[in-house]
Amino acid sequence: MALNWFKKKKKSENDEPSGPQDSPGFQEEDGRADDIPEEQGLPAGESQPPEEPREQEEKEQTQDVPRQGLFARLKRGLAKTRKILTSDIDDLFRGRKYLDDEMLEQLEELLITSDMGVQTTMDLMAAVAKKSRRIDGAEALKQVLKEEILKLFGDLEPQQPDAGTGPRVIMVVGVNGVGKTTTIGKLAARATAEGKSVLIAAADTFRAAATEQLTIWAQRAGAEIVKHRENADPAAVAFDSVRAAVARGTDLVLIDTAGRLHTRVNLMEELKKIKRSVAKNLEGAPHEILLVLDATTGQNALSQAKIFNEALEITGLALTKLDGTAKGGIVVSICSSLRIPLRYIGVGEGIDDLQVFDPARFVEALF
Ligand SMILES: Nc1nc2c(ncn2[C@@H]2O[C@H](COP(=O)(O)OP(=O)(O)OP(=O)(O)O)[C@@H](O)[C@H]2O)c(=O)[nH]1
Ligand SMILES: [Mg+2]
Repeated sequence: MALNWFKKKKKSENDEPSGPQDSPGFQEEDGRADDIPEEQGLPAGESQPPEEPREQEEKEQTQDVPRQGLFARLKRGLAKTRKILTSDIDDLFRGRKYLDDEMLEQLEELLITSDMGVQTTMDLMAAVAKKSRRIDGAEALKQVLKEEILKLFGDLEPQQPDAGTGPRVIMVVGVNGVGKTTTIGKLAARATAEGKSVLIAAADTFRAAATEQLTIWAQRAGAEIVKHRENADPAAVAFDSVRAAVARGTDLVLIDTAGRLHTRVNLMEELKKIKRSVAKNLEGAPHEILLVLDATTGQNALSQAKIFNEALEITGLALTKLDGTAKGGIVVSICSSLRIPLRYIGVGEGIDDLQVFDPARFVEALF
């Protein structure tokens, strides 16, 4: 099998790290909040909306969105990655019917380009080579890839832990800018649409704009919000939120946290403190520690997951911005190399652009 490309890739990785993707994953004082206007972090519609205003779509949020609508949005979101995996695979077979060595090498490159990761790509290539006699054209190859990717997703545990009695508490963590606040807004909207009561805790107290942004999302979603003053102790906000939710009989608490402090160690210590303060109020809480990862950072997301998991024992992942990247293969890479279930994927900035990760639907949308 043609693994020359992989050797070349390894060499070039060692030679020159390519920008933020290869950084350790933590942008400490990188100036995101300082250099970029505060509105940048606001939900779509508050700054420069990427598309037409989504009034119609926003109306849908409170209704049961039909499966076809979800699938169409997922396909739209995955368009860039799908291009690699479909038209580029079609191109491979132009004028040829069966896979030869050169085509295998090109296929390997396509899989790496879509950010499946080296190990996953090698596993997929081995499977394709085994079944190469069966592969008599682009469609047959796509079918084999679908089957093999589904196998890699195979033993994922889709169920979320039960909260038992009392509110279910989800603490949302991740480095700055990955989409934590947006994901919370979307999760809150999903829950209120299902008739659940939701309380959002503004435990990112380090920027006034963070709380403002969260307040807008809470209003859109019809959720309550608990906030303190800027620079208040985040753990105290989380503590008060859970106490209020227990007293009010709220169904769901979503805790927003900061993605950047002065040092990496401090961020982790701060997050651990929030986790402990939540547990003090409600046994078993937080029921979920959801790590948000940005798909556009590619393989870097994997190293972030490892670091957060060591500190906090992450129970679930949300992968955002799949619509902004051709590297949707990162989903396969994450699912096959991490032991943490991928719960949600973000395929746009709109309130209804967060989907429960469904492997079969995802694979269908990818090809
Ligand atoms: N295209 C796209 N953009 C997204 C998605 N999720 C979030 N974003 C955008 O990513 C940007 C950052 O999102 P935030 O929710 O502010 O990220 P954050 O992790 O809370 O950032 P900090 O609070 O600064 O740590 C915003 O412009 C969002 O609209 C997604 O699934 N697709
Ligand atoms: Mg935020």
